Amino acid sequence: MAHFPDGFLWGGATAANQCEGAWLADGKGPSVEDHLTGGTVSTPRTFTRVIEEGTYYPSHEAVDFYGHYKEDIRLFGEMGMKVFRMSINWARLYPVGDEPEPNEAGVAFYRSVFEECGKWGIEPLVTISHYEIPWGLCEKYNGWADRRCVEFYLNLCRTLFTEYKGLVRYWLTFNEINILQHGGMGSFVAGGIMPKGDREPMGLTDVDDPAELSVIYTALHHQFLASAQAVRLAHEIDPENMVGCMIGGGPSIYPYTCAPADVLAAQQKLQIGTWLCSDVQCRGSYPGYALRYFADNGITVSMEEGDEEILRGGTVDMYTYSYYMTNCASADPEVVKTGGNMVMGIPNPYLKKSDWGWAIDPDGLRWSLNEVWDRYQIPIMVVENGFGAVDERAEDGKFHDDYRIDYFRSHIKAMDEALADGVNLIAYTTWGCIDIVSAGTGEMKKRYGYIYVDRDNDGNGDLHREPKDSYFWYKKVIASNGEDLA
Ligand code: BGP
Repeated sequence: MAHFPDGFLWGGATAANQCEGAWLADGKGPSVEDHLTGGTVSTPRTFTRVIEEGTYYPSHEAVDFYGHYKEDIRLFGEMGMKVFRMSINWARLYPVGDEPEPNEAGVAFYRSVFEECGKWGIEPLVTISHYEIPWGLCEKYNGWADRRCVEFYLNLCRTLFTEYKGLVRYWLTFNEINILQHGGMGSFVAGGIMPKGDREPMGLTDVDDPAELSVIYTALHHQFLASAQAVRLAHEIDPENMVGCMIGGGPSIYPYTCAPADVLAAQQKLQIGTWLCSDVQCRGSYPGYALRYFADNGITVSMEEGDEEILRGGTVDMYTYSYYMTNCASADPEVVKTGGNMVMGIPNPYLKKSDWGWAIDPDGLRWSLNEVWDRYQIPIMVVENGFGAVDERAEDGKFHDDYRIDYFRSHIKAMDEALADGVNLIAYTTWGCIDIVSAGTGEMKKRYGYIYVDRDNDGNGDLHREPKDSYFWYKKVIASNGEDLA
């Protein structure tokens, strides 16, 4: 007997820059993601300050959700999806980002998307900012390094909460807000902080320069202020609104060995890379270990009178996170590190990996859910979980993605165990319910969807959609509320 409560929100997730395309349609301005070229598992994406003629930028057309949203939402509805996570392309509503009034065509587009969801009984779960900061805010203000972005963001929120009142009640303030703590692609796409060069490869880097860290943590502080005020605004405009934080990876770091030094190393990596952001957003203040980290690393976070009160008054209603894998931490500098989904870590020798080197760890999901519940005791959503793979069409013309079904099955079983442990889990949106552009590598080849989209790494294809085996399997899981995982 499964433990998923009645009304459990089963669904799938996307991000505007990875699916919409139409990057300049109907008044939209460019976003930071529109300046990133395609890449592969072995060649990083490249940032170009100027959009280059003849260069391929995956977000420019993506999989044209902008032109296909009615068909896509119909496919989601026909599989019985209860919730659809998507994001707002900020520059579709505010082309530069600092305008006082929104672009009406952008407002109309998202209204139509939400009304389409409503026709199918699908709840939208809306990420307000998912790496889609308007390029204008990056160029004019250096993104979130400038405190004025708080007001620009709240102006966007006011528009969203007012225009879509009654259509949307689940909101996430910032996607994987903790990614901003990294340099390179992290601070660029999550913070709008302008890269130094005119053309440079983009990866996720760890920063150790105090001046650069001070800019990053001041930008993060501005996002904390924006998030807290967005929560209050959402409740004022519609008491039905539930607003969540969204943490990249959630607790997903183990000690590499049982050596106490490794246990401490894992705890400290979790504190700074995972708990810091959610402690501020769920508890309303900076924890002591964060203040020590700032002091020990010469980091100055520019705060103003009243900021602490703002943070205290805007804690979130729910904790949400992305979970793909776990990694390890070691105190031994010699131990080899490997990249993962925007999280640096050490591969766990006990776990199998995907083609992109991501560890497969369903038990880790049960463990992380218990860690989060023990810490915050507020409702939890897993809003990203999926298996990126090269899906090949079989002889019979179908996509038999059994490996993806296996991944989902084992992770749904883990969530069932966590629910039996008493965790208040209320939603699960698999990542990439439809094939979309990979954030890290810009590839289409790294497919996540239970719906195939005819598009390749170079932008070729007719964009037609067709369900894979996992589409029909997940439809059964939803219909049985998690009972039938066969
Ligand atoms: C997370 C992002 C998503 C998604 C996911 C998968 O960090 O929130 O946007 O992209 O990673 O990663 P990738 O697309 O690089 O395979």
